[in-house]
Amino acid sequence: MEKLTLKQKITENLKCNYCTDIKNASVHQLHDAVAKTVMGEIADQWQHDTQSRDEHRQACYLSAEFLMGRAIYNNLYCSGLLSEVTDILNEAGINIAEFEEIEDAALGNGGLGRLAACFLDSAATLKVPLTGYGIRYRYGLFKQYIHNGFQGEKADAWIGQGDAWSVRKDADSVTVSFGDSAVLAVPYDTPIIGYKAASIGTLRLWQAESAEGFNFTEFDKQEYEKASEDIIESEAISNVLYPNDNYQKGLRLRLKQQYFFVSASIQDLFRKYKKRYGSDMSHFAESFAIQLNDTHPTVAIPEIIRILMFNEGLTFEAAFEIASKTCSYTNHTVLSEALEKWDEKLFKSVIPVIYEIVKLINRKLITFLKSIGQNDKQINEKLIIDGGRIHMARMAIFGGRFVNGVAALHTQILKDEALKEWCEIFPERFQNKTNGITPRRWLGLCNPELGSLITEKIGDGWQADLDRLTDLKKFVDDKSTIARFIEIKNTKKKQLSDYILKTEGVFIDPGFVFDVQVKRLHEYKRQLLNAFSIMDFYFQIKEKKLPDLTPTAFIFGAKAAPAYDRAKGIIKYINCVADLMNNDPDTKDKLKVIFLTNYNVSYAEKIIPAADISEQISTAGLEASGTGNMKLMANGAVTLGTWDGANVEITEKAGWENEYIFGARVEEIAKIRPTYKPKEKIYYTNERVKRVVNTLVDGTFNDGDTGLFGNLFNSLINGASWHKPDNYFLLTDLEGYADTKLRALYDYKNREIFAKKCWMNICNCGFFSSDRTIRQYAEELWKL
Ligand code: 26W
Repeated sequence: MEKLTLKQKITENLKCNYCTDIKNASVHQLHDAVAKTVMGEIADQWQHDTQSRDEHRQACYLSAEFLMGRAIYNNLYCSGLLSEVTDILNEAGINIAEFEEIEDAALGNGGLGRLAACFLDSAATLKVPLTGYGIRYRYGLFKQYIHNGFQGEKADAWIGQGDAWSVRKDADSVTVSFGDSAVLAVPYDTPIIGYKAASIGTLRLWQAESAEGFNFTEFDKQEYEKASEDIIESEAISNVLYPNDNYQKGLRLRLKQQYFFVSASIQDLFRKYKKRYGSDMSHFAESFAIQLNDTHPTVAIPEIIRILMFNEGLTFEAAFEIASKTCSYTNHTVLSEALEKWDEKLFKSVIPVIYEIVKLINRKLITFLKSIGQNDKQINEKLIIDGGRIHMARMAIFGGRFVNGVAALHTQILKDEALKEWCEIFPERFQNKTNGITPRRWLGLCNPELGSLITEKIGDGWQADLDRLTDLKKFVDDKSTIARFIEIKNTKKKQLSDYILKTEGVFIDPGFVFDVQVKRLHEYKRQLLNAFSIMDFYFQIKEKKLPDLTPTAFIFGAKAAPAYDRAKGIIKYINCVADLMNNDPDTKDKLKVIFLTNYNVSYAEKIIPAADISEQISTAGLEASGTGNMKLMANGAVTLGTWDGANVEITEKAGWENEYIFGARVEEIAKIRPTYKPKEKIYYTNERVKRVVNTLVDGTFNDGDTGLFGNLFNSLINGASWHKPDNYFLLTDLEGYADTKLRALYDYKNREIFAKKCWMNICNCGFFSSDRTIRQYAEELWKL
């Protein structure tokens, strides 16, 4: 579009909607006008692409979370309007960065939700017919603040002054019935603009509203509370995203949320289907491939069966056959506390009809297992309804077509351990689909400086064909190219440093190494191990043992689930370490520690391009994949990590010499676990480890009498009623980790050699494009 036309359209929008002009509009009004202009531009294509998707086999991504982040820059970038709009605003004296006031759409917790967002982007870019289905939460993931070093939470009212990127589609509303009530599900559609608008996909999010509306009978009786009771109860369903990442609590409202969005989405598919085929159900399984993003949407299987049986008159057997050809399940974790098991009574009371169908599925499972000669023990360990609980993963495997893990190592663990008994009976169902990230947001958009250098060296087009980055390898020995890369890294570090100073009030010297650990806070991700290693450096500096330590900034960003006390204790501990380190005259010129406030997608876009070292230090076997590791790789950081998740494939692609791998591997951990005695074997015998661990309890730090540090100490040294001591093996890995980190920091002294390692990471990140991942889903799972 011509810049002039674009400006006219924005002006027109401001006039019609706000009775103002570019110079006088508020940031929100401007944002809204730009968004509406883009929406207007893409409207025809969006409609066309939506229609043509409905005429062919298509895939649906059912997910309780979509962590979209900020839409405006991405949508302008992908529709090719970013520089024009930047200019138009500039001419009016406005910096496009002011749009940073607009909230992120944080309808997700972490990896699983962000993966869903990257997948939609890739599908739209590749013209893969994929629709996302989820919940339009009124409150997304909480906003974090830090008070006295402790995390506090505030509500994230992201819709605030409007949601410019969505369209409410009242005509497609459906009713979702629970045991005791019914609610209206109203869809809001958001366009997913592929790169260069190759195609435009849809994210359809359901909002819960009262089916009955305001009750005037009660109102007439002056029962004012009762009059709006149904409204309040119904709206509660899509009110808030549960902030638990990797921890399942059997809450009634959470189950209602799951059935709510799944039932609405499945009804939507039947509406589309019937438009095409009428009441002949024989083409359903060939019309749709449904991907279940973890077990959260597994009720899709009994829901399809319910509709086929009760609305379309099919037998259970015929309905099961269709459902099980349509749905596939992606597993994102092996942590047992994250695996969904619903209390049977709760399940039955919330969705009694679905419960009856689950019983039928369970009975069919038993019949099947008997038919292939399994004994009672083998049958019992696979029951969907077992000991008063409903096992969602078991239902997803038995009632679905494929099961996939999200990195090679993770899939191997599923096959050999976590789901071994299932893999033995259905080996053909198990597949690996290593995760990926969209190179548009995570390279082109967040790091235009590096993007320009890449384009200058290998030409344009890599944004939608990331494997082409291997062409950069020939520049690894070209001094001037590597110098340019270093210059760009310094620029990104300076930008981040400025931003941190502005928002956190802390100065980070851009000349320091930027060592970054950004991800949700969880014990298995071992942010505490990172903090311990910094304390180890502290003690060594005090003993004058590290005279030439490269000055390093340790940058943390993480949210802890509000009820996860240990995770909150770790945040407080990191902040204590920061206070100590940043104020001690012996260390403050060498070590800087900062815990960033409210880490989210937009913050990630600033941090990741500035990182030198990517911390990926989970206990081996526990991080299914990781995706932050891929984003950091693509922006030229080396991985300091364990042999876990996608770190394995990252190292294999980038080369051993370009990463820093340490620690016990999955097999070693399995070997030491049964007789692991960290107190006797490590803590008592290893002074270096002991003095660091002791800082939790020896008065070095003060947790404000919360007992949080004592609890952390006990969990490491004594264990608790529900777990053995140090069940994430921090003490096992601490020395190897600290020494490997020192080696990396030492290597950084030769900036050029270090930059070559970074460069090789960029060259080899092509495999981790979510375009590759989506192509594999489309071909190998969805058969599109
Ligand atoms: C029911 C509570 C709950 C909520 C979220 C349980 C489990 C989850 C997710 C499975 C947690 C999650 O986000 N897992 C992450 O998924 C990413 C995408 O595949 C992986 O890269 C991460 O390794 C994995 O932790």
